[in-house]
Amino acid sequence: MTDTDHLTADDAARARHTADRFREVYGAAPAGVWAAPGRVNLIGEHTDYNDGFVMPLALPHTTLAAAAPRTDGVLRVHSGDGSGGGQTVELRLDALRPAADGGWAGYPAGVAWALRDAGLPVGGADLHYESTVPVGAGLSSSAALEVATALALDDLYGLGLTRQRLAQLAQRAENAFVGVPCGIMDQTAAACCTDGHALFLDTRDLAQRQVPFDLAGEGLRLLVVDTRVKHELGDGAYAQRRAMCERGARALGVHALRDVPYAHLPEALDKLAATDEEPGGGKGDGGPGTAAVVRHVVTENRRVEEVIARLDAGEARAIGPLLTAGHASLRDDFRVSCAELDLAVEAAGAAGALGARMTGGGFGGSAIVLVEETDADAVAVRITEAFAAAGHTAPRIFPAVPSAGARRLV
Ligand code: GAF
Repeated sequence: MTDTDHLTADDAARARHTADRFREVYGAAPAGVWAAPGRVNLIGEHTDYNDGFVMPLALPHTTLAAAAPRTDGVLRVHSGDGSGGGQTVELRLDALRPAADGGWAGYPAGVAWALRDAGLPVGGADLHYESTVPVGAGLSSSAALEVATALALDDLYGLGLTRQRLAQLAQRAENAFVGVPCGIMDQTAAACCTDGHALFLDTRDLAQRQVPFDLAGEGLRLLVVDTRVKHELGDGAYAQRRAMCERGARALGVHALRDVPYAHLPEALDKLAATDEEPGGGKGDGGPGTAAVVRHVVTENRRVEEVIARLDAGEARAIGPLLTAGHASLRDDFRVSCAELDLAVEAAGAAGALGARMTGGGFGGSAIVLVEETDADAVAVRITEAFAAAGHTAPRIFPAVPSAGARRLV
């Protein structure tokens, strides 16, 4: 294997392991090993499909892809976590069709399909994956898988894609091939985040800014609380929220909810109250009304701008209340939280955290908690105790260290 001196000991060991497993599965050495991370979103939830603002950061948890090119137009994928029963999935590139229910293999197959559909000269490949990104925890394991695949194919076939283009093609794979109508945040986070920063992304023009987020230097810690409630984006509720946002934009006569300025929110809500089929919000099925959905998106975009202003002013502690306000909006207006996420946020607050919120799509998954470093252990214990008292499965709690985006390891 090529030189690993430039890698951390952990990355070097995992790259070696992934290459070794590739050799066992395919009987030859890979051409390289690529990595892409999971993410948490600091603020800006359900804004990316409304042309709004988001602010994710990459986790140290990564999906590794060991890969080698093939000359026969065949794609073979194999996962080390036992997905697909540990079987190698073999597909012909020219036979790939969107929305074929390919299970986990649909993600890498979708990426190959999206690259080829964009006219890029991508041939066959053998791929083996090893991942430390928790699956179903709302930490973007799918985007990590897609972006690791896209970066590997980009290098193997000398495509020269920019990181943002790579993210867009990975999103296309998920939207058009797998059939999940996600926005652009997760793939961009996996492709473009950098060590020690949160990524401010304007999802309308895709302008990016790396915002320094030196938690350790400030004596702070950001905890991830994985509630162990499986979050599933494909279950329809995500698509339903997205459709409601589009309906709200249409009712207000704007291209996207991004176009409703915060200062004009009261008028927008008045207009919706006059036209909404269910004024006052609250549909029979427990879902939100249009006005509530609009209020969430408009106030959430505003919270992203305020978080950036506070970080730019060197006031990292002061973002705490904005995180907690974001949670209330997702819980009460957008209605994508659940009992476990609410409990994590509530217990964190009661234990003295600076702020907390659910992160990602919701309906399960993870919360993030901003705490003084010195309080972190005690807050984690209090959250765990609250889960036990409520009879919930014990959460998995670990620090979110702002880490690097996708990269070639060897
Ligand atoms: C999921 C989606 F994949 C993202 O695009 C985003 O919409 C997020 O939910 C909610 O902010 O992670």
